[in-house]
Amino acid sequence: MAKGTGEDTVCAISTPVGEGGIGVIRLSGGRALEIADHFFQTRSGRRLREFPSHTVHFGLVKDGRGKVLDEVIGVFYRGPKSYTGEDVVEISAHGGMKVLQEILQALIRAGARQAEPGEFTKRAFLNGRIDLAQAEAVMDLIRAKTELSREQACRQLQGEFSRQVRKLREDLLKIAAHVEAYVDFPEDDLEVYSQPEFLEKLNGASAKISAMLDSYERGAVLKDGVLCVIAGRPNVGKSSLLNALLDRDRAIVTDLPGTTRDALEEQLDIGGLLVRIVDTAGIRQGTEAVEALGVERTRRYLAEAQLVLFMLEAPAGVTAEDLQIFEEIRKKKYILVVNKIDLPGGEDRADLGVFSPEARPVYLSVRTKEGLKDLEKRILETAAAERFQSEGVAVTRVRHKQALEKCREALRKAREGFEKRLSLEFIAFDLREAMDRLGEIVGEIYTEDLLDVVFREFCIGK
Ligand SMILES: Nc1nc2c(ncn2[C@@H]2O[C@H](COP(=O)(O)OP(=O)(O)OP(=O)(O)O)[C@@H](O)[C@H]2O)c(=O)[nH]1
Ligand SMILES: [Mg+2]
Repeated sequence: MAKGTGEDTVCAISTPVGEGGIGVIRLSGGRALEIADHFFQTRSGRRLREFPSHTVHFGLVKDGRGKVLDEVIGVFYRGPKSYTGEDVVEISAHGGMKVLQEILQALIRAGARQAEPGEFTKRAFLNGRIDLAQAEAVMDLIRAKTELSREQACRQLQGEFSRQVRKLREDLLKIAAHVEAYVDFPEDDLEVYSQPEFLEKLNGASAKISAMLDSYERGAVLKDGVLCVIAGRPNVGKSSLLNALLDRDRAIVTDLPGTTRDALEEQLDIGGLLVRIVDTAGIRQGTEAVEALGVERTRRYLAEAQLVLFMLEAPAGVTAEDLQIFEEIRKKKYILVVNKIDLPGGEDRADLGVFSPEARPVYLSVRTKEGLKDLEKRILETAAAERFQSEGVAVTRVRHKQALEKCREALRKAREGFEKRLSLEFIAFDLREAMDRLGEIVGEIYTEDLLDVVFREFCIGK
C-alpha cells in the first residue's frame, strides 16, 4: 500500500452540484475495494476485487438494506496506478443530486469518510504521483477560462515548470556538494576560493532564477487575466463599449450623463487572454453624493488597473475635462479610445494634438461597431499577450515567485560570503537555504501549513 493511505478511505461526489447525464463518485484508500464490494453488485455477482485492475463493470448500487439506489458503471484502479496512488473506485451514476447523495451516504455508512477539499489531489501528492506545483496546476486547469490560461496550466500539470525548478536545484546541489566536501577538509579551503568557476556557477544559477522571476508578470496575466478599466467623462459611451465587447446588454445606457453610478466588472476572452473589464462611473466634479461615491470607486479601480481604456468622444474633441482626467491616467498603461465617429463632426476625428504621437488612438463607433475589432487587437497587443503564446512555461503563482525570490537572496548571500572569503560553512548554509526554497515549490520540502495553504483553494471531490 502506498504511504500515507492507511485504512482511511475517503469518498466524495467529484462532479459539480446539479443535474447531469452522469455524476461521478470517487472512493480512494486502503479499504476502497472492500467498501465498494459492500454496496456495488456487478452483474455477474462477482466481487470487484476478483477482477483485474483498470476494468469497467456494469452493476447496481444498493444501500445497506439491499434497496437498489441506481444502475451504475464502476471502474476500479488498484494502487499505485491510480490518480491518488491508492486503490480507487469510481462510480459513474446518473447525475442527479439525490441519487449521488444517497450513494455517498451508503459509502459513508460502509466505513468511508467524506473527503476534504482537494484531498484526492493531496493524496496524489503525498503518494508521489505528482509534485506540489503539478497539484496546483490541477486547480488552475479546472479554473482556466481562456485558451492561454488552460495551456499554461496544462504545461505546468505535465511537469514543465517542475522540471525547470528541479534542474536548478540539481545545479545548486552540485555546487553545495563541492563546498561541503571542502568543509569536511578545511585545510583545502583556499582551493575553493581560487576556483573562478564557482562564482560563475553561482552567477549562472542566479541568472536563471531572475529569468524565471521575469516571467511572473506574464504568468500572472495568463492565469488571472488583465484588469482593464474603461474610464472617461460622463456620456462618452463607456457602458455602451462594455456591452459591445460582451455582446449583451449588461450595463444601463442612457443619453443622460452620470448614468453609471457603480463600477461593474465582467470577464472577457479576447484572443485567449482573460480580460477583467470594468465599466466605471464617468469622472466629473461637483456632483451629488451617490455619483461622487461612484467616481471615488472609479478612482480606486484606476489605481489597480493594469490597462486603462481612456475614452473620448469624437464630435466633442478633447475638452478641458478630458485633459484633467488624463492627468490621472497618464502614468498607467492606457489606450486612447475615440468613440462616436459615426456622428456628424465625428468623421473629422477629434484633434488629438495634445497627446503624444505614440498614443496611436483607436477610433471607433460603438453604435456601428466600426473599429471594435481594432480595439480588441490593440488590447491584446498592449497586454503583450500575443508573444505569450510562443513562450514557454511561466511563473504563475505568488507562492512560487516568493520562493524564487528567497532562493535568489540566499544565492546572493552565498556569493557575498564567497567574495568576503567567509568560512565555507556559511556558504554551504546559504546554498542549502537556496535549495530548500526551490524544494518548497515542487514540494520536496513541505510543512502541513504549506499543504493547507495549497489545498485550501480546492473544492470537495478534486
Ligand atoms: N452616435 C453614437 N452614440 C453613442 C455611441 N456610443 C454610445 N452612444 C450613446 O451615448 C450615450 C451615452 O452612452 P453611455 O454608454 O451610457 O455612456 P457612459 O460613458 O457610460 O456614460 P456615464 O455612465 O454617464 O458615464 C447613449 O445615448 C449612447 O447610446 C456611438 O458610437 N455613436
Ligand atoms: Mg455608463
